[in-house]
Amino acid sequence: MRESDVKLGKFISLVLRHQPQAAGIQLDAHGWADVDQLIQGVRATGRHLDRETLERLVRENDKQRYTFNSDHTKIRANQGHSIEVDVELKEQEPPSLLYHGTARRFLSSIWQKGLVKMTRQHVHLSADEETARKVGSRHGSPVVLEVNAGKMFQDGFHFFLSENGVWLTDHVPQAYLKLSEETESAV
Ligand code: HQG
Repeated sequence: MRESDVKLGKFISLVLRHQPQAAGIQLDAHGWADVDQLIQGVRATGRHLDRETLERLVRENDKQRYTFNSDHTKIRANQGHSIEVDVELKEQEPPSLLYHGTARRFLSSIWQKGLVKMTRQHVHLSADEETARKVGSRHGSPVVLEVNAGKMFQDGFHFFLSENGVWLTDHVPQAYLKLSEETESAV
């Protein structure tokens, strides 16, 4: 992906998940932005954006973070919001194990409070350990936690799968967490 696309992508992610006002726009209750307004708003910040570029950014996005509606007049982020929107996530039974990557320095707090959503709308979990490790490394020296999602589900916790394959839940109590074997053997 082009360097300019990466920068633009980060700004669009900020607008569609956290601060629509950064482009002078609003999202509707389901997180949708009007595509024309988004393009105008991004341009008004001095950045270059046209429809073709936006289509390319969405298509080539490494994590498929965004979705257009059927006629491409609206766009939204699939997950990761800090503002309150209802992206109509599908509730689903999770696989028996899910993973969460975090930084080693957060572990003592996580052992006390479990995984909490901090500024986002959900706790984010991955179906594979590799992805979790990458997510964790964004915060520092990464560690991977194994989440006993099967047991959580049996115990009545709700899980959602975003359009781009991220597992989401509200809170993971400490009792359902353990260090992944890979992490443990590396300690
Ligand atoms: C940590 C990226 C202390 C948590 C990724 C994480 C993901 C605690 C940080 C998505 C804690 C929050 C989300 C506790 C949780 N005490 N720290 N009790 N409970 N934490 O960025 O999961 O590239 O909000 O472990 O791929 O890192 O943006 O969440 O380290 O799917 O599309 O608090 O962001 O997606 O950090 O990442 P974040 P995250 P995108």
